Amino acid sequence: MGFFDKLKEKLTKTRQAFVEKVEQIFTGRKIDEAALEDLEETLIMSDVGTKAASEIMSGLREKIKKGEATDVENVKELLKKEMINLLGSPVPLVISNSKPFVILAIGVNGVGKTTTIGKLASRFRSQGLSVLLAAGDTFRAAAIEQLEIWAKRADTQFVKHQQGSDPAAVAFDAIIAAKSRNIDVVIIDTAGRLHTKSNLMEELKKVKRSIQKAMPEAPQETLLVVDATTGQNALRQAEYFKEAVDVTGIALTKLDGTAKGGIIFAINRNLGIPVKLIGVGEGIEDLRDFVPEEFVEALFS
Ligand SMILES: Nc1nc2c(ncn2[C@@H]2O[C@H](COP(=O)(O)OP(=O)(O)O)[C@@H](O)[C@H]2O)c(=O)[nH]1
Ligand SMILES: [Mg+2]
Repeated sequence: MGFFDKLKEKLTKTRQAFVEKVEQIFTGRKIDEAALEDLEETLIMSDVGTKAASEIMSGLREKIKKGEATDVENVKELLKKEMINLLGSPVPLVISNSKPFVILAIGVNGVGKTTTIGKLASRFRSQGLSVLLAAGDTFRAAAIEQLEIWAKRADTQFVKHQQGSDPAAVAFDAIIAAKSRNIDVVIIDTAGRLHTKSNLMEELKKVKRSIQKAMPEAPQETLLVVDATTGQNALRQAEYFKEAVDVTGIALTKLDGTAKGGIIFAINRNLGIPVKLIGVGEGIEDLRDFVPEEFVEALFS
């Protein structure tokens, strides 16, 4: 199966919840205001969010007024264009030549941080870069082991401390080690499970300060991982993290097997932080650059 077909397959549930509904709304029906209102409701129900939905609809209404849509296929085509427009140009995660390039991965427990780190590490390795993973989620021994397994699988270096130790110290040591070993990329895992949100944010700030002690220009990327299956909750989490740390990119995971893929529009429209990566499965290859046109095409085709 080709790259695009695989993406299509992974997005099946979102397509069913959304594009198939659009077809139902417009098939054998006049394209009038009532139909457009049904469409807007479908957009909102698919987690696209009110803001993004109303922007998509206003663009669409204009074109329909001009008589550009006469049947369901036209409407779909116009809708597709509006959606691609709204998402804007792709913003890939680019490794600059400041060395080591430090990526700090943050996000609440269970969203897929460690898995995303493993997939990313494997991608960088296949590009010929050397990688060091840092076990900054020191809460549970299992979390450290999980990252270590990914490090082995992706053939990277690995820095850990004991369970319960200070994550800021792990991050610091990892960067110092990477500098002395001339490593290209460091990816730092973190915990997402402190008792209160403010504790978690304080800890992340401390980790960041510690990273900057080891390397003032780091982290060059602060990647917030959010889980698409949580829908609007993902958006709220992102808003919270954004206030506490400088998030430079989002990885949206678990787009496979959820009907809530529309959340990507709300995240893109409401946060001002680019979605750089999408997760579409648990395997090592199931991480992709987020390319709006490709994503929307896969939804509609
Ligand atoms: N289906 C699917 N599962 C994922 C994806 N990313 C992560 N997971 C799964 O989500 C669960 C939690 O992932 P983990 O990386 O441990 O989350 P963390 O607590 O944020 O580090 C694991 O079972 C992963 O295999 C994805 O893109 N798709
Ligand atoms: Mg983890």
